[in-house]
Amino acid sequence: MDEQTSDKPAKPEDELSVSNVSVQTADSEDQWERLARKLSRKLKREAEKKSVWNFQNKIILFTVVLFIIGVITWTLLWLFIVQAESKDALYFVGLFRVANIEFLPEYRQKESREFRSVAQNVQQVMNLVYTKSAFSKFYKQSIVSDVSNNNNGGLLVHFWIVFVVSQAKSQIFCEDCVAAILKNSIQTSTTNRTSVGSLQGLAVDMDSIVLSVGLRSDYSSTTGTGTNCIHDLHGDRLHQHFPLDILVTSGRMICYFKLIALVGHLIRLSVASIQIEADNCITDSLTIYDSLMPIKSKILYRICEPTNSVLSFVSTNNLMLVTLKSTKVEEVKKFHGYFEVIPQEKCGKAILSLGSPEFEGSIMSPYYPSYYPPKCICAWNFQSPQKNLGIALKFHNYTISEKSIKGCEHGWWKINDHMYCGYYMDHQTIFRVASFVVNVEFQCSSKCSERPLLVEYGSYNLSQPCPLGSFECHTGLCIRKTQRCDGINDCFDESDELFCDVPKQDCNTSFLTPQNSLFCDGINDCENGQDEQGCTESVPCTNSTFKCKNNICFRKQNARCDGIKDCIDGSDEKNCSNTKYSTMHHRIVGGSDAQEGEWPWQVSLLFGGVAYCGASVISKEWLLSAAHCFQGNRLSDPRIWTAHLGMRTQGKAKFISTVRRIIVHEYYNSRNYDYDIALLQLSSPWLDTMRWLIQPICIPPTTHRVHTGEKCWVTGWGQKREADDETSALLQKAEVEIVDQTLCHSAYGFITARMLCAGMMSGERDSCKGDSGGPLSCRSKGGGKWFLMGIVSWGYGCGRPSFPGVYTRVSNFATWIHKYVPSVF
Ligand code: 4AZ
Repeated sequence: MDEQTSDKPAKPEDELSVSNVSVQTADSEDQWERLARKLSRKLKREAEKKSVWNFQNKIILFTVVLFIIGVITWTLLWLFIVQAESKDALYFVGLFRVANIEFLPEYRQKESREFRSVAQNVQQVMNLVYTKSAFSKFYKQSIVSDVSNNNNGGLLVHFWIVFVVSQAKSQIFCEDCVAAILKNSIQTSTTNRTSVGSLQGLAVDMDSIVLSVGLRSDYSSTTGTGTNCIHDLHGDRLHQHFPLDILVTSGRMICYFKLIALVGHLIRLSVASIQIEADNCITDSLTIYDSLMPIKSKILYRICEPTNSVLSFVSTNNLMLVTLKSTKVEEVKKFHGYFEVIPQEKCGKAILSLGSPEFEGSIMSPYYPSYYPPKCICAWNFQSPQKNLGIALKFHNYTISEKSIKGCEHGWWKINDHMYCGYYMDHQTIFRVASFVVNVEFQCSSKCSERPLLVEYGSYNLSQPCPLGSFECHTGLCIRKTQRCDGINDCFDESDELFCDVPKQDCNTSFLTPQNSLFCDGINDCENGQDEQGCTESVPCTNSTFKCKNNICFRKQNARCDGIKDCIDGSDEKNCSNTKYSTMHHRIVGGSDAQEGEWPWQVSLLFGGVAYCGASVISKEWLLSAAHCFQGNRLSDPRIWTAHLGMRTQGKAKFISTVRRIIVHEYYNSRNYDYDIALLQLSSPWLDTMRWLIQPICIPPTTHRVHTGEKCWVTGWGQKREADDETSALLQKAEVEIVDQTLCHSAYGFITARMLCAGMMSGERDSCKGDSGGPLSCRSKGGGKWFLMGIVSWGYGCGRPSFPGVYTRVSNFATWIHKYVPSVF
């Protein structure tokens, strides 16, 4: 209290009021001294007090600054690590087999000591491999996601590898490069010829290594930070149905079913029904993998549209992964299926034919009627009871034809040392082997699962393949005469249906001359096949024909030095000079400018903003085009295409829509352009108000046949000249004639029943590159309806004499179109 009073600042007047001025000299000095001391003490105390206050402030300030620095550093770190991982992290997913570690049941539990120990071991090895590699700067980590047993022994290890890399540098990463680092780090012994080598002490099977780029969402889900819809299912009993069911009503769906069978067995997955959005797997998909992780190169099959028919697929090992994804669930999404554990099957056997005239048995692809897995080999050895009997093979919805230098896409066949490629198609074909002992070998060639195959077998009489009253196909197959030209392909080579436009000549009454082109040209022009008989070495070819080494005479005009191999041995194309095509090359296509609204069904399809193909409007939201326009990984992605409707000049479309879905015909054959047809669904339909510029064209019914000489129109923005790369800005039209199928067949040598030819034999008018997918429009008699009779498909150059344009015969696809677009009929 005292202190407080004395501390009170003195008022000068107060001091004076209590002082006596006369007796005050000495006293006042004392007082002043005291006052000064008091003051200095006070000031000192105050200064001390102030310094304590400053110190506290400093500490607070320091703490605040430290806190701010901490926050900034953490934010920067977060930005650097987390953001870098989401934006620029590259994920690779793969597997390999470790041969020297036995599987323990504990490995199934990710939390178990055993799993963690083996995972750490593998991760350390991977760390060593990649931190020493050229990618060490970018390497972040490896994570083992699964360790399983498998049918080849040892452990199958599934893993993720993460690299953090700037967008600019991400180009240097490729699946093969990342896999090569792993493979090159394995030390194999040259003495023992096994693919197992040492990877830092781990016995890794080099041949088992598979690796592909993975998705961040798959990474986070399968390493435990993403979805909780992840099921590990173990099939421990043979043939029991283990159900797999999912129903999602809203949100986003991402589910994983990891299926594991008993060692030494396989998994058969049956999809009973699936309800998803049909848009080429852009939003919804069911993917079946031949592994436990979503490795792209291990995809067995992808389902991109809803189905209610049962489909089943078989794995190549004792494991399978099924993923079900939907980016946005607006309507109910459902999947109902089951899996089974099945034994491995051996494919092929020795077959003793009974020699009966009927087909007497059948051979099948492995695991029939399931889709058969990749990596299959089957061998069947047929023997007929008598030497005069050959073996006939009836392929269901499949055909085989001589193997070219290109590989086979859908299986290859070796029949008595001749190689053939297989193709799926919409009818049966019969192949006859003129030998009583026939060795048939079949090998899968696709990386994915393939549709099941059924082949009936029987024997036939070598000396008299056709009973009386039957028609003989080119390949020696016999069919009843009544089956010719009935719209059903009865012959292996479809020759019964190819030449129906031209009535067959009675060559007994009409005089058969080489000049009238009926002689030895590989085509049966006569009812009795007389024109094609005796075409052997001893029969000389005429002046107008050219002789192949394989005894067939071709017309010179078409066969010689025209860039097409007409003779099996290619002898027609040998000794050709460089100037072989001379003037033919530079003809124009011969069209003229179309008028505004003249072809309201004509569409231009732009790929990545560049005009690439044509198409035709067939309904409010469907277009018809050529399958070959969409062949390839990027070309099959609907998101990259736009459809321009109601357009005459490129860039001035009345209506533009993105593409929601592309349906390529399931039998499209990229080797010969058979089944060259595709449907496109627009993301948004065109409006009725655009009717004066946009209208659909009619699809001809199956019975609607075009006739030789009929006039039709081909339209498009394609090249005006074969040699000129420039396409047309203005829509072009050209009148063309339907060309006789026989003539076209003789020009090209391979024209199927799904093709028709149109143009001018003079080469005056034709379609060309860039017109592909566009319409061949024919008007019914009397100025009636327009029908889409053809789709621009292919041809030998553009406007070359004797080589008309080849079009997809749309009437053959009326049922197929109807399946997807019921509204068009
Ligand atoms: C093409 O490459 C193409 N002359 C289209 C039609 C024809 C030839 C080639 C027919 O797209």
